Amino acid sequence: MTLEAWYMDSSDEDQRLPHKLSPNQPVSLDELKKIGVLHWKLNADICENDPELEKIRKEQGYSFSDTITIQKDTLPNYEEKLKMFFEEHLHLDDEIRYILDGQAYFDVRSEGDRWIRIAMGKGDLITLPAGIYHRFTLDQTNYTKAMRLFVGEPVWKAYNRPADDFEKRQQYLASLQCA
Ligand code: KMT
Ligand code: NI
Repeated sequence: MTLEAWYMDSSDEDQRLPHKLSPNQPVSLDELKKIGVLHWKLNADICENDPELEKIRKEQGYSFSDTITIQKDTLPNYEEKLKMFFEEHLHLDDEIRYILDGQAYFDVRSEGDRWIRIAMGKGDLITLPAGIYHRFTLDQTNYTKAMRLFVGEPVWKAYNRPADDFEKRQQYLASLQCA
């Protein structure tokens, strides 16, 4: 199953718009893989008891999970959090998100430091590698429900760019050289 991704335009208009170039410049799953972004398509209707999800969790060691519903009336400090999520940042661990309902965009930096927008919908599970610069936004539907997975005890700490001195960042950059 495929996932739609594209290089973004540079307009400062509403972050919730698609921001496609014209003509569109799509990014393939293969290109995403080269920058360490992995994707699985699952059946979110059976997520409570899904052998495929269990298999991925076991293989990848995703022992922790919780769910977050991102919409105005259910998320405390909604505006503030959305603003934070859209600041360009990295983590020292992988960011693993499984969309259970609704949709949203994850933006990641390409090897050439351009923004790639990834359109995530129900059933999409994505892993962003530790050290990659990225950000998150809702789209114009203003609603998503996501499972957050983690290897071991979760650490949600984000480091806004510039965060190039971290070893994880340097390791990530080195991993691009061998891809
Ligand atoms: C992050 O760190 O970028 C996030 O947690 C994004 C929001 S979770 C769907
Ligand atoms: Ni993040």
